[in-house]
Amino acid sequence: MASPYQSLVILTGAGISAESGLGTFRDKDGLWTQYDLRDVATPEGFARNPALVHEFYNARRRNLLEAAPNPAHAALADLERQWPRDFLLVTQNVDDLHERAGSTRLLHMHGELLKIRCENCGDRRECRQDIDLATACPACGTPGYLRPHVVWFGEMPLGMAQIEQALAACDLFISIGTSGNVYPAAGFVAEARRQGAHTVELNLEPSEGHSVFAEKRYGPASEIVPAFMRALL
Ligand code: BJW
Repeated sequence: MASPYQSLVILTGAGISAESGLGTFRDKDGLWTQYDLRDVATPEGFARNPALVHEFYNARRRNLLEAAPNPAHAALADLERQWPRDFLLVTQNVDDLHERAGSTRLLHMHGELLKIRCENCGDRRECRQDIDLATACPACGTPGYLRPHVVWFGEMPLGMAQIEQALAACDLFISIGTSGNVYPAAGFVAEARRQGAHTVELNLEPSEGHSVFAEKRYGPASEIVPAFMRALL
């Protein structure tokens, strides 16, 4: 292998799944132009109108079940298979397209759309069906306490200790398909750079934090990600 890098962290966002037919959040026809994020992506919104939040996630779950990974997901899974050293793929996405493409060293920092959890008994399990207020928890039998296993604004992202450790050790950080609007993920590039890592942005267009990256490539993920990963190996 020709790559001089020892320890790789890759961060992905909604842009990597856009060409699989999953909506992004902040593009011109993105989810946050159709829904107010305070209604559907905060604990307060869920407390106010849980039926609306279930409807929002039911529609996205159905959409995900019809989607398939694209060449960008496949390129990352291939890279992982051929990368003998430290590797962590951190995704902000709640879809399972990285897993379906074959990625395994993967962390879902904003949760998983195909999982639900019960706020009554703490049970967490896979879910591929619609849920609503009348759905009883399969573990404790109580209706009205199920919620999507996702991280909303104001909640703590998952796996932060592992991510911090990987960022502190990495010498290459690659960000793919994210607008750089949401923290703490938007701050990872600065953290990696402080540690002396080479930083790369692969996106359709320059993100909020584009000036922090040392290297940038712009275009559709299905084209630029496979090309970049081929060159890296
Ligand atoms: C393509 C493409 C193609 C399109 N090819 N590219 C300062 C510091 C720390 C925190 C804060 C802070 N200020 C405010 C906060 C709090 C808040 C926050 O960041 N708010 C901002 C609005 C300012 N953050 C939080 O509350 C987080 N928790 C937290 O901070 O806890 C405390 C803490 C502090 C410090 C350390 C540790 C913890 C939680 C955030 C939860 C975000 N949740 C959501 C919903 C998840 C469930 C769901 O999916 O419904 O996560 S919001 C939404 O945004 C979703 C995404 O994962 C996330 C990021 O979006 P992403 O992926 O970047 O998508 P887009 O649409 O924005 O961008 C897509 C990009 O793709 C674009 O650039 C396109 O150009 C590109 N693109 N087609 C290539 N074909």
